[in-house]
Amino acid sequence: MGLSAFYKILQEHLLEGTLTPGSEIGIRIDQTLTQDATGTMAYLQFEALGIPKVKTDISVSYVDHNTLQMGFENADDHAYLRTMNASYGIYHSPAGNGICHQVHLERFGMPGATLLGSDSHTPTGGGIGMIAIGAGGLDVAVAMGGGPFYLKAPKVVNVRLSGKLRHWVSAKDVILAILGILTTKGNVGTVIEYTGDGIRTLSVPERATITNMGAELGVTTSLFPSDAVTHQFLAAQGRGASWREILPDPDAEYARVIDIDLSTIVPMAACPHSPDNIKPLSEIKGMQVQQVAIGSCTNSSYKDLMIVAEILKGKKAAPGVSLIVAPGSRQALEMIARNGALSDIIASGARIMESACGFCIGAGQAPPTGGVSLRTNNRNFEGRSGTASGQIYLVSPETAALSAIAGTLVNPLDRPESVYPTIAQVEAFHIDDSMIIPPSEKPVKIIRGPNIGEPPRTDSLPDELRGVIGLKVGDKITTDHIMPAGPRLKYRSNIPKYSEFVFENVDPGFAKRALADRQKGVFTAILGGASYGQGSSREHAAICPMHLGVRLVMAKSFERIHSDNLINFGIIPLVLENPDDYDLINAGDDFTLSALRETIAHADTITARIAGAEYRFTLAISDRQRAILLEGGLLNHTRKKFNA
Ligand code: MIC
Ligand code: SF4
Repeated sequence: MGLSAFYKILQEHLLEGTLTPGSEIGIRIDQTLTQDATGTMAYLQFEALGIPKVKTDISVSYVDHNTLQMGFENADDHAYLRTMNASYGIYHSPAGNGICHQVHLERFGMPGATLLGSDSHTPTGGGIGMIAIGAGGLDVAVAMGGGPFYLKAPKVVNVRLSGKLRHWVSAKDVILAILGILTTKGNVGTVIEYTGDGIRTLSVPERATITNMGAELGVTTSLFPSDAVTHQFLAAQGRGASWREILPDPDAEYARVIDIDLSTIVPMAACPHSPDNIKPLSEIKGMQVQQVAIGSCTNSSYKDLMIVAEILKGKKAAPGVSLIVAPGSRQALEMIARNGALSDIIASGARIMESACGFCIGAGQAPPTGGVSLRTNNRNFEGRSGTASGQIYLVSPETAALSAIAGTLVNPLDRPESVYPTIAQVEAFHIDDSMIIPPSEKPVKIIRGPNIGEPPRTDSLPDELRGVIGLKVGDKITTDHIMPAGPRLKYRSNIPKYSEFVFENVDPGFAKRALADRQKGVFTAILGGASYGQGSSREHAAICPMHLGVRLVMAKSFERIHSDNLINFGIIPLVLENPDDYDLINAGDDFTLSALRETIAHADTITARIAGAEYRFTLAISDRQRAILLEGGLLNHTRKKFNA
């Protein structure tokens, strides 16, 4: 049986385990990336490991999330990152240089390599033919130290693309269509590999739009083969030498095959408040729009911006529409500045934002109360925009630009084909790496302002755990529900402070209650529904609850990165053996888990006493993860391992 492209790369990086889907493997990581919001904690944890220099081929630290600097906190974080990175062999991309995934694709992405990033959209790199996986910061710290990255060998689903996209239909519509099919639930442990004649019609940035939003499917990652299109992109980035061909074997076997004819895709939107609430624009067009925001790691490449500029050329944003454009990288921004396209965007009345995450993470540009905002990014979770009642629709750059002019949601297919802007393939991107600061040869004094805390510590697991169910939540709880970003983002480096906002928008009293219980020696458990922990890789969604005394999360099912993060911080993720038990357990119930150390060490099922009744849970984790839980988290575990 032939191999998929994914398994070919995996095989070259295998350090531990066997390549049987479902079993745990350890792989070598060639490259890492971090962004500032997860990075400070990742680097504090790296320092705590006591390793003098990173052991990867290349590690890059990007500042793109917290760039607003309203107060000293973010600026302190940036100074810490810059000096820490210089000392430990890490490249540093400062604020304004662009969004990590976009810059990494342009300047570092390499077919056949492995990339681990402390951000859930790291799979953007799959567009260039690399295995790019998102993880918690501590996992990334361990990989920087030369440790393997552990994951369950995934099953590979093949999406076979044929045909060619129609004018006015874009890569964003392809991934929205796939979200409509596969949804955000039930794809844990899966990788998507794109093949078929249709992939030849998609450029690397378009492929990256598709792999980027694979994160919303909840898959481990997505991958395009590395072919002539990949070669052309790398050559145009002055990095042709990094190219190698990686194709699946002709007889590669896949767990499932999904056929999509690109010519049948129509423009779509992900409607409030989930990336899988997909509707064709033909059904929802015409509604009034208050805001249009173009940018983010999904859709702000040079080509995306050029299409937007061509559409806006000579036109104005409709009165009452706030049009926002945030180019994804300094390279893209400088190129549209040099060729004049930026002038067309400015003249349309657009507000030009820094090359950063910005509106996507709720750092500014919150829409008005109840306002409809069309956005080209990847997540529209309730409240993420900064306005609880905001109605966020995720769309393509084409749809966004046309709607900005009209003031209403436009279906691009209603525009004549003849006026579709065709953007020429770039033969040579503008290359200037002077803003990517290489590590220092000499030691550098690391600056630690008052916003830089200590990496959190945990105790080893007690043999008996008693406490209360502090909170019962429903299905699809995202890490944005658990740990809000936006105005709270600046506390990322200060765990006690950030912890005050755990579940802030779900149950404002939760954090205070849990902390008061912890001080009385009472632990807290959380009861969740299906797909608990969707969305971002932020390990703060585990660290901060841990700080409040949460040692147990019970749910119908968990998403991969969050479940790993829980274990990394000593919190036990228990899956309800009988999902109907969910209805019988309530917030406020007391719980007891006895003989816990023995159970965690060996058993696949656990019985808990909750409000006088017994309930059974499964714990489908690896032996390595059992050891981590027993030792009270990955930091303790790794230090022990590295010291040995
Ligand atoms: C996001 O899109 O939610 C983020 C902000 O990029 C997160 C990381 C974080 O919370 O710092 C992600 O996707 O992992
Ligand atoms: Fe930044 Fe948004 Fe991309 Fe997250 S999804 S990395 S916040 S642009």
